[in-house]
Amino acid sequence: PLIPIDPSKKNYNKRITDILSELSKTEKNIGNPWKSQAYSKAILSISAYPKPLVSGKEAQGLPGVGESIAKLVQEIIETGTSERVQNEANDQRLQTINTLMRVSGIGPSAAAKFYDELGVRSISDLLHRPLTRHQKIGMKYFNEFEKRIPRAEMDRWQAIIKDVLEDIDDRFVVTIAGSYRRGQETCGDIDVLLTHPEFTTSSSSNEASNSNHNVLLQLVISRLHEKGYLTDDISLGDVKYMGVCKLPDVPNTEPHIHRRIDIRLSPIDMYWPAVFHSTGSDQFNRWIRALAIEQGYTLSEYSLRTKDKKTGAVGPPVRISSEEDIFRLLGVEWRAPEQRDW
Ligand code: DCP
Ligand code: MG
Ligand code: MN
Repeated sequence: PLIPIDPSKKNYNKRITDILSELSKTEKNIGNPWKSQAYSKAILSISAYPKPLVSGKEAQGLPGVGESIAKLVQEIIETGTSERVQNEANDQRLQTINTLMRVSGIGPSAAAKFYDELGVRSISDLLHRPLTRHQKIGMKYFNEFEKRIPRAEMDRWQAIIKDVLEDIDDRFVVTIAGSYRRGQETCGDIDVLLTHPEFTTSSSSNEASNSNHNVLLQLVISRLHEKGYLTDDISLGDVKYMGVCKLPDVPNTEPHIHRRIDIRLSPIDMYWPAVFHSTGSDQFNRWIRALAIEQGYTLSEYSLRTKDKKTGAVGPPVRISSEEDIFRLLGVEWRAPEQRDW
């Protein structure tokens, strides 16, 4: 198979994959997604390799490892680093682009544009440039958004959100996904996934049979506002909210920190693919999607469908009523979210 079916939990070649990750990130940031993905593919197979590599040759021929990456691996084994990484560390443009991307709402292409077209050389330069709503909020809370959220606070948010939903309609189903669900001790943001049994794909495409699914999310958001939990809205659509939340402050104690929160409402038939996707990690998703292709499927945040490897013909979404269904159909042993934290 092209992709190792069961990567071992232990990565015997972390030094190598860390450097390759650096290079992959760089390619993504400077607008070469294909090159970035080429590195990612090599990272997958090298991190699954069952022992420390002793030469580039040994790596060559692993899935995604061709001659040029094998050379790089050899260089890392010999010198402990790579000239490419060293050069990047001295690249002003690249370093500035990486810094700008620390602002919520600034991705690789916006950062490059700020640098190349608007002469931005520092975070503070951004104050005098045209910013989107999201970017303005990212600047406003720049320091707060860089602080990780302790697990105890995540637990509180989970309880709060469950309460608010129960109050509106006890049939809501909610999952806090992302790094929280993978069991991490601290999280970067709060990733909330909602569904409701009456919100189905057919109800959403048939206006007559359903009149109010499109207000479900709005209802949740206004309730969270009323209760004082939300401080800023980045965007609110029918099925997706991005915003900022904060726990209520208690007199004579440290004020709480503003947090990024994403809330998504999925039709119930798309819920488990959405939960699966948002649970991650990124790297795990890349692995399982590559594996899905090999098994004759295509997996997205919306659905699992058959996809013919030869013709590319895609079938209708397969019925999925749990994460277990996804693992089973792909022929992969069940992995709890904590075991997807790579
Ligand atoms: N995701 C993905 N590909 C992306 C972005 C996200 O597959 N380019 C998926 C996997 C992530 C999940 O969405 O785990 C949530 O995205 P986050 O950026 O919130 O990442 P995490 O929750 O994993 O980490 P953090 O603690 O930094 O929020
Ligand atoms: Mg997250
Ligand atoms: Mn998120």
